[in-house]
Amino acid sequence: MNNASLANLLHEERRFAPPAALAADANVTADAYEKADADRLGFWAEQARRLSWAVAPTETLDWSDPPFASWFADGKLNVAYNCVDRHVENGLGDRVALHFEGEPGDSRSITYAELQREVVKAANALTELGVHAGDRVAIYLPMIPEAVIAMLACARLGAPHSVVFGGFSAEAVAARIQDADAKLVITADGGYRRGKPSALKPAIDRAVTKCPTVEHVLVVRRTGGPTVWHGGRDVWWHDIVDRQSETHTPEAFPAEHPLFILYTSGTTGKPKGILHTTGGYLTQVSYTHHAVFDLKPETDVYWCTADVGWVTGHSYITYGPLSNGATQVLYEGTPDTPHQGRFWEIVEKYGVTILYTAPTAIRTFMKWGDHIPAEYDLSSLRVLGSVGEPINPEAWVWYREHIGGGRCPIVDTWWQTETGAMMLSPLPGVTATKPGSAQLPLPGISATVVDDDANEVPDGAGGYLVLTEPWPSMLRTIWGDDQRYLDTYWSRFEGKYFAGDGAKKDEDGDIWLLGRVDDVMLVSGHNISTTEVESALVSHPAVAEAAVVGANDPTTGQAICAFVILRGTASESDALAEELRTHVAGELGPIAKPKRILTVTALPTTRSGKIMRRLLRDVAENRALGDVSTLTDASVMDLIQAALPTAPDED
Ligand code: 6R9
Repeated sequence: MNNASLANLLHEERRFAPPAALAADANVTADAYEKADADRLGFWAEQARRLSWAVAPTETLDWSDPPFASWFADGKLNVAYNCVDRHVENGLGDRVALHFEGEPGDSRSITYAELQREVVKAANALTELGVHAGDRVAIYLPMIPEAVIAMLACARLGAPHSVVFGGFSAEAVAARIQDADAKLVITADGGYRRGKPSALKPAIDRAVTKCPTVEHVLVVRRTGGPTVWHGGRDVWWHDIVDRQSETHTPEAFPAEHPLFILYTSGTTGKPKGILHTTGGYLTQVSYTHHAVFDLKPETDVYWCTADVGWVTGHSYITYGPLSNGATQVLYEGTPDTPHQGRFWEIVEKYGVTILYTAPTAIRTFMKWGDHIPAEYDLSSLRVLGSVGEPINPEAWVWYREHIGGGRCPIVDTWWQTETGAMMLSPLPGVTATKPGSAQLPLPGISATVVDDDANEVPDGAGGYLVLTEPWPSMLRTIWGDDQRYLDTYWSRFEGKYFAGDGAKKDEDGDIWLLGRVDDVMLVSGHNISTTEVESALVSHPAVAEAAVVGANDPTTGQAICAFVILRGTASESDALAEELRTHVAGELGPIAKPKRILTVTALPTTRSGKIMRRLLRDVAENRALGDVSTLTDASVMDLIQAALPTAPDED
């Protein structure tokens, strides 16, 4: 980022107090901050007691060999027991754990008692297939109940899982299976995507030819499509799981036993296997799910729209909600199949009270138009969450008005695969929220914004987001590569975890995320955040979504190039492009005025909904495209390139 610190250009005046009724009955109140400030480790030890331990920990944190942490190291517990069995033992067996909604419209509700039977039988089946504690299992499934069941069965046996997103290619799966030396792969014949069955097993068949450690492939029948079979290696889930015993005694594992590996692609090099362990991880996902969503498990219906192949699905579909005994919706498909009101139809059908989704989805709903959610009864909703990218203030306000009916608090939760659980977020019963800001570290979390020399920046200034104290759900290392763990996260600022994100503190000391520092633009000596320019563009009524990049420029170093998607009613013209440039200059100052504005119909996003600005930079600089393998839809890049003028505009 050079030495100039990141500019603070965007100013937001709107504030929304927590609803009085929610605040009066909130799970977590303002005193949690005071308690955690007074005794951070005591605070986390108390949260750990929300779980059921076979052996209660007497130690909290061992930080004698930083940055290698041990949390609750002398405690023992079983994660699946905590997420399933204990609720059944507490008399909650008839409570629905999962309302599964398949894309073709099939649905199935699974109670905690049923979930327990399924997890137990799956664990017994894995044992029959030779899986022991410590063995790695790769999971490559669509969003079906078996994905959650398979994760819990692995956790029950102490066999770390590596969930690979069901859209990744055979090569990507093979690299992940090889890196973890997985012994078993759990997949399905296929899943449903945009109204059509889409096969999954062929990718595993190709991948496994390069993975000698894989002994068996366990296959869930989802679509019933034709499936090539490798006798001796392949086993149908229903053949082996259905005939298993319904009893299984969960073994308690030490708190630092590995729970899962999840690969993050990063921008370059081989994927990093982020390692999470048992006790600290479950403590923090469980606490944050309870605190940030104010979950009332007796009455709430919770829905996280993420895929289980992403960390949000691990922490806020499988482990956090189930550890809290939540009732939740699990949806297989896309938001526009078979129609653009599908999400709202599901909210209405199940009476969803808490919705957790990504800014990219919210901006897409804005683009489709206000009239679509207006056709459904969304009055059950009471808390809305956002995760994955900075949420532009205008998208936040749209979410609040058009989905939340102006009454639901929005929690903008900042965290990463590496942090395992939420780190920065408002609390819905405490915080007066500000559109676009994740605001402040959760109780027990220490974060700040520093400059290049690791000095904390004053209020009103920008820099780098760092975490200054270890936290229970932190990654423990990169699988098989401690040195890379040190180099990637702990070497930029001594003694601090560097998250890779730019951030600023506003005049009140609240934190705003400004995008990945790799994407920051350097224009005439000023570091300008992609997020702020994008937010300024989205604040214009004609714009639904925007992505900006810095493209090489002979005079200014980099020039701001903006790709915009217009709202349903707006149409492209030179006059509009000029109006948008002027609008940004008015909002943020002339330094942030985009040099080029290009109208597109779609933006390249990853499977977890993040805009891939690196590819847009390739387009803006007329280069061949880099790696597109993690894109949701690679044909988007063809559309963008086809829509571009052959030579850059000169102005
Ligand atoms: C949970 C998840 C992590 C990166 C992170 C940041 C971005 C996530 C955000 C956010 C601004 C938020 N990010 N949540 N930026 N505000 N509320 O997304 O994990 O896939 O590992 O991505 O996502 O850039 O560093 P992961």
